[in-house]
Amino acid sequence: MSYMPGFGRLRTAMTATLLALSPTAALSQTPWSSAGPAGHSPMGVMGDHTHGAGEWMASIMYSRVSMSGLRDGSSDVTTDEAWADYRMVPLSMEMDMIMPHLMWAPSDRVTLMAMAMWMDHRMDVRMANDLMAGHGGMPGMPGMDFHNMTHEVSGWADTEVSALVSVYEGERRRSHLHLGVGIPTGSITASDDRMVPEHSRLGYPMQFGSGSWEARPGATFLLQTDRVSWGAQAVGVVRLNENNEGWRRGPEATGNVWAMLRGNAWASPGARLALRRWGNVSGADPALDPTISPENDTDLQGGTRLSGMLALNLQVPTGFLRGHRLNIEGGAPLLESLDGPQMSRDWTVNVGWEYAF
Ligand SMILES: [Cu+2]
Repeated sequence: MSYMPGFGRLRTAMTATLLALSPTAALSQTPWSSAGPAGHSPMGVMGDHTHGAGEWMASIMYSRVSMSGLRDGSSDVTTDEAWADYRMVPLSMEMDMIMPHLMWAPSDRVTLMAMAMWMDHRMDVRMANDLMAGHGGMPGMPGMDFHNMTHEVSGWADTEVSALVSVYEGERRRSHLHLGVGIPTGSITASDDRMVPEHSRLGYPMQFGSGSWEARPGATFLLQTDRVSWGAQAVGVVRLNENNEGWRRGPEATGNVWAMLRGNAWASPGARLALRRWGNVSGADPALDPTISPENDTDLQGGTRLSGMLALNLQVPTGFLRGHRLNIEGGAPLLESLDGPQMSRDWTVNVGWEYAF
C-alpha cells in the first residue's frame, strides 16, 4: 500500500488511537505480580494482596504474643509500685492465636475475605488473698497478704469479613481498599470462678471480643522493583455500638510498611514496621471495679506501639506441593507508650501456611 501516499500515516494514526482506546493497552505495562515468595507480605499483615477472578486461598496462622511487666507512658512500673495502688496486679501474659482465613475472588476487581480467631490467654497475676473465693482457693503464702495465680481463658474471638476492592493498577504497582466488618463473636464476660463472685469477671485485656459491630476500613499500596516488593497499608477499627455490658473499646489504627526481597523462587527474606494506636474504653462494665486492678480501668487501656519485625516467606515453586507457602515472622516493640500501668509487650511470632487454588 506504500504507493498510496498518506494511507500509511492514516493507518499509523488509526492504530495508535485504537491502542489508546483498547483495554488491552494497559498490558503494555508490567503488572504488579503476587507470584513467588515475595508476592505476599510478612505473615502478620492481613489483606495485603487480592486474587484473580475465581481464585481461592486458604490459610491458617499461629501467633504468639508474650508480655511482661508494667509500663506507664514509656516508663517501667514495678510490681511493688503498682501493688501500692491495687489489689490485683498483672505480672506476665502469653497470648496464643490460631486464625483460619479464607479468600475468594468473584472478579478481578473484588476479593472477599473471612477470618476467624481462636485464642488462648494466660495471665499471671499477684492477687490479694481476700479476692480469693473460700472454696477450693489457693491459700496465701504464710505471712503474706497476697499470692500469685494464673487466669486462663480460651475461645473464639471476633470474626472479620471484608471485601478488598482494586482501585488502581499501574506500572508494577497497584492499590486496593478494604471494606471490612467485625462481627462480635468473641466473649466479653470471661471470668475466673476461683475468685469471689463480685470480682470474678476478668479485666478488659482478657476479654476476647469487643462486643460491638465494627467498621474496619483500610487501604493497601503495593510497588515492585526488580529486587524488592514494597507494601504500605493503613487499617482502622471503629466500634459502632456500645456492647451489652455497657462499654465500647476505643478506635484503633494500624499502619504497616514492609519490604520483601525478590529474586529467589523458594525464599524471600524481608522486614516490616508496624505502628499501632488504640484508644481507651468508653462506658464501663459495672462488674469491673477499677480500684482493684489497672486491667479493670477504662482509662488504662489505650496506647501506641511501633514494632519491628523480621520475616521469611517460603514458597514451593515445583512438584506436588507447588504453590504452598510457609511464612514466618518475629519481632519486638521498638517504641511503646501506654496509658498505664498497662502490660508491656516483649515479642511476637507469627507462623502461617497459605495455599491458593
Ligand atoms: Cu490470598
